[in-house]
Amino acid sequence: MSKIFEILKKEEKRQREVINLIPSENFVSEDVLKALGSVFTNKYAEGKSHHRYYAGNQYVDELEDEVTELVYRAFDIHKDEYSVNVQPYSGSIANIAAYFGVLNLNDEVLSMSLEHGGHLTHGHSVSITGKVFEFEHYGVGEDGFINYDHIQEIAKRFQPKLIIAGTSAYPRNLDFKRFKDIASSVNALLMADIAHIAGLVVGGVHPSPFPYADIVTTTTHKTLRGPRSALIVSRKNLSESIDKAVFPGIQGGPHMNAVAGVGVALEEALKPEFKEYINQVVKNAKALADELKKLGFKLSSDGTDNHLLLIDLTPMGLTGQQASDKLEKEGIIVNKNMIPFDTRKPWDPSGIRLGTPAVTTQGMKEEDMIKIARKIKDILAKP
Ligand code: DSN
Repeated sequence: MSKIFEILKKEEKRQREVINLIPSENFVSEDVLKALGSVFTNKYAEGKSHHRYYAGNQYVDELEDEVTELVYRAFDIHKDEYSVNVQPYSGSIANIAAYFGVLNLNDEVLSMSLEHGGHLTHGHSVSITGKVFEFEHYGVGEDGFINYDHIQEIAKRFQPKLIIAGTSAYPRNLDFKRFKDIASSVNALLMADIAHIAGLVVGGVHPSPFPYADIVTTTTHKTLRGPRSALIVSRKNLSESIDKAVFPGIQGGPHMNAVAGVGVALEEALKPEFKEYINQVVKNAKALADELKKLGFKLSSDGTDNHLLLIDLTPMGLTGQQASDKLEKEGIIVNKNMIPFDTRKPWDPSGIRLGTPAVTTQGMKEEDMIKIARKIKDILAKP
């Protein structure tokens, strides 16, 4: 057997045997894998549908049109109001393209800080985004919840061109209407980065960013349960420059096999079973949070509304790295994460982030979450 396939088999076995609580990971269906491994990987298709640089794209066009249509249906939006770009390779590229589509270099942007649950591409100093635009950040209050009055104050002083409503480690619902009111009050555009919660939005268990956001970016491989790829949805007047920023601005030929996989995932997300699945994801996260609290763990914002939660390990005298290592030895995979107001650094922060999308795909329910919480407690309490 080829060495690569040997490695692949080992990874398959690892994924089967561990309890995966990384909130940004999931298990795709066999059909998504088939589409990803399909002959669409053989084709170059620079340009958008029906405007390609290469010949032979009639089925690629049909595919891109169909996936675009599925995005409209999944998010319940209309093509007269919004345009869709299904080509970004991944979430970071989608965000960078959105910025270059609507901003000039050094323009002001207001977003959540990484330390409080934002994302590197929301203007962290180590990301290209933080080097070419001028970011200022908002965060959460002492209670772990976003303080919208504070965002309003910063916006008034800072006068951003763009406000980002988006998180990668925030366990509570976002109030997109409130974000829009703040953005409108300073004539800023609103961008929602729903990478983590896209599946919750499609399944109706998190408020939708539509019709409030002017731009919505998302990855497709987290709660949406598709392949590693991304989408940009934007108001029609913004789409031409955003499309140009994706290609030729940043990318070359789109990965049409990934786009095919996204289409299959969206077909699946439009089925009633997906609603059940995503409801269970949220119920499982609550059950996990409740049991962890009963066992004495300190959770950021004292709980969760969505698919993830953050444990502050400071009271246990452990760091995120130590906890993640101890859990991995016993087959539980989590990721170390900063907690709001963390005094430690990202490489060895004070918390861990846990989520339920992957274990829910495997069929786990609330009673399993209770067992997992107790196992986590036992493992972390051991010297
Ligand atoms: N790496 C993703 C996450 O885990 O949230 C964000 O890009």
